Amino acid sequence: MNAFAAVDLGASSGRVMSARVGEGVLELTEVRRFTNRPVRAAGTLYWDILGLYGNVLDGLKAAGPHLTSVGIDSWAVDYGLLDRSGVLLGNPVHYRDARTDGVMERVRAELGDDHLYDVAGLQFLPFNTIYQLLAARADVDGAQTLLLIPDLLAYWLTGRIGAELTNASTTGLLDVRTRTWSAALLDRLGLPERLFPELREPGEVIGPLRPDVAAETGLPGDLPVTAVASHDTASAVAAVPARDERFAYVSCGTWSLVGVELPGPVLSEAGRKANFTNEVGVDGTIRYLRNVMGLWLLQESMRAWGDPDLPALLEAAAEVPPFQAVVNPDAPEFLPPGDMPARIADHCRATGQRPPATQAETVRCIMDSLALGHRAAVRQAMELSGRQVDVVHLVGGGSRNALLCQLTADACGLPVVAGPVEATTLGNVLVQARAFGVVKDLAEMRELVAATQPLRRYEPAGDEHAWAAAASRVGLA
Ligand code: ADP
Ligand code: LRH
Repeated sequence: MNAFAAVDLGASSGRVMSARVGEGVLELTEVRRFTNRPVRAAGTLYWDILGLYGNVLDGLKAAGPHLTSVGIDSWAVDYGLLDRSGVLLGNPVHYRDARTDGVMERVRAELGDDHLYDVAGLQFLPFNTIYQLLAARADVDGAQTLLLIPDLLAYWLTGRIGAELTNASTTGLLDVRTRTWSAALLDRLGLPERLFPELREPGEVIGPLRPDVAAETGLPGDLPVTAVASHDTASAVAAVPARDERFAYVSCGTWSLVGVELPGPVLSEAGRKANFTNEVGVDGTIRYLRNVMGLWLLQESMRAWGDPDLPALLEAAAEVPPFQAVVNPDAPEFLPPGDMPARIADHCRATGQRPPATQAETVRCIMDSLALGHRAAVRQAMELSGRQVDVVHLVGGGSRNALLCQLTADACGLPVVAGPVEATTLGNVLVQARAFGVVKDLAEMRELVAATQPLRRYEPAGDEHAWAAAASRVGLA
């Protein structure tokens, strides 16, 4: 039986897990879990990258020593810059920082949406790496190498530099047809090619641990770090327990990533206008999806309320009548950190609705609104791609939220299969397991997840007229 360690850093928490994988066996053991708390200093919002790395080292120490390999995934788009001698220049900035305000609009006006989309096939999000780099052009001038977060951690563990493909596809600078950095786009933007390392495929061995890392963690010096689908969403979708291609997914954590899996990109004008993205997955697959604001709305509300008991609050929200107030979850004012209940109330007032009066009503508003966001994105993904869908797989922390799972089934008019909670970690482990010959292909990876992980099915029981009316109230029809 092989044992793999997976490091999975989500926007709200990180974990190091060890996994046993063999024929009919896929067992995760959590060795370390830690919160991922952004820090604001002198007005800039940062990730606590060294705190995260310290937790990774402690987690790996606890996971060892009998491991076959280690893999790392994290949230997308963010990066660290290295100087010529490989030293980190400045602390990585959080994608929700305000430094990108107005940058995307400027670049879109200058280069044209059709050009940007035709190259990268990426949805227009203000924090895509391309816009962050242009917001921080002065930093770029002094830098030698850009590493996305999992590549930065892998560099610290191994000393090897490279750019893993699935995450590179979230930068806005990768040509989605050729799957290489777009030299033409870099040139047009005046971004130096030297910054962008050679690309690596999921499953490629990055290298063994640095001797000092091996000594510090007590792990064997020849333990390989393997590139996985290092974009967390790519790992999560790799572990969706789908039996055939007729599925949609909601990778539901801080964000809801909602779409279908396709054999190649769809670069249509209709898709561009609907802001659908073409992110690279394992084995040449494309995640054709749109970001929905996700449980961020709930996380920030909980923070404003001093973190009350979540299961109790969700139970209370389930008793609140539906659709009293609904918002478009993707309204731009919900993106930055802040007083989310107040913003939701303001949004309700501005759209002529009575704002939620209690915490339970606010949570109900968030759940109804997220379900409306899931419905719109599932429907559009089907229409724009032509893919037929029989089931929605909802994976990630949100699959523990029974209210949201049921509302999503009702809103979509499709069964929802909820779980696994730790889909991202499982995808990370399975890509490693495949690299070491333990599983064969994507279909076998998904079969193993379906056969071993607890899943729960929700049948749709909604009133389609009521959902359609609520959707049109928030412009998501
Ligand atoms: P990320 O990877 O973006 O950090 P996760 O996939 O870990 O996010 O999901 C975190 C979310 O899962 C939390 O914000 C919370 O809303 C939800 N969650 C976690 N535990 C529970 C629970 N017991 N009941 C309902 N929802 C939960
Ligand atoms: C989810 C995620 C998502 C990106 C966002 C920045 O964690 O990787 O796929 O859009 O973070």
